[in-house]
Amino acid sequence: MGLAIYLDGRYVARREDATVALFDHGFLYGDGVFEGIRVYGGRVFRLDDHIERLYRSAAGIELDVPMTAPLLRDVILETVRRSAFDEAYVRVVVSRGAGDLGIDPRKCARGSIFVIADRIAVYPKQKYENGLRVITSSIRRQRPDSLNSQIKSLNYLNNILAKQEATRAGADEAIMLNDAGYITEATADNVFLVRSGEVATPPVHLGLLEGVTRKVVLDLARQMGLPAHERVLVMQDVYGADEVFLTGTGAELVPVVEADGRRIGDGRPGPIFQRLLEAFRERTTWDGVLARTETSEPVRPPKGVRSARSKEATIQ
Ligand code: PXG
Repeated sequence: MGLAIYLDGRYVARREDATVALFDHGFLYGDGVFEGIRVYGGRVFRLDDHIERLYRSAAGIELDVPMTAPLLRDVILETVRRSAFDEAYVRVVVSRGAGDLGIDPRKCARGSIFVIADRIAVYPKQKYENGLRVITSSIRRQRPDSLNSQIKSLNYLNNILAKQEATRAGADEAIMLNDAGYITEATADNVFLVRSGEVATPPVHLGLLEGVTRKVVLDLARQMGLPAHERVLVMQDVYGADEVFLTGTGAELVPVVEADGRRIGDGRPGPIFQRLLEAFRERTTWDGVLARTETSEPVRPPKGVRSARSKEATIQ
């Protein structure tokens, strides 16, 4: 098996035994929040960013996480340790807990927490090499004043409908617009484009999730000396871009080579995408919380020491 599961106070060895209550409002109504986190070489990438976002999401729906953030952090690290994986995907879920058949969350006595450390593959390998084909979804991202996209809730139907539309159209992904027609994000990833050497991604206030990977990529681009800005974008900007790519914890960085049947750039993953991907991969080799030793400080490799070797050069 290799996976590890924490469920409301205990570690459950077998997948079949990891069950939640039928009356949990997370299941009945999608009432809950979650995070997806990557582990690279035993290092939990951006753990604290994810924990912060989880608690912010929970606060957004007035859900009391029945555990302090430092304790949950320990539970996540312990779950990773108990899994057999050095390369893993961690799903952290806080649901409203069991209540009655009405939606009123006051009937739910206590939230439920579970953490799963397992493997994930979002797109086939070939898509990373050749790029994705995307469509514009007819499903609009919900308005931030109805369900704020910054709340990473258990209710993903808005995104799922868009994903289904992409699949029906024979595409890999869908780009979702807000009600004003501006690009927000893809169904589980943020959108980036490159135009004349400038990296751009839509601003969060348009109604999108502030991705952890999005922030890493913006930082990396700036560190490389590339101008990188949040910009209001429309699909015309995508069609005319030199390069387009998506970012997300699950997908990481994945190139887009076609949108609504139009070829982007020369129809191949672009050079700036490649450089950012390389920089991202390098970063994951040293930036993260090492689950085995609980070393929480990111340790930079000494100057001149690169990627894979940085493991020996930093934490033992
Ligand atoms: N937008 C949305 C709507 C998302 O759900 C992102 C952007 C990217 O954010 P991060 O922080 O991961 O860079 C997400 C990511 C998965 C998966 O398995 C990921 C998400 C949701 C569901 C599944 O990759 N969220």
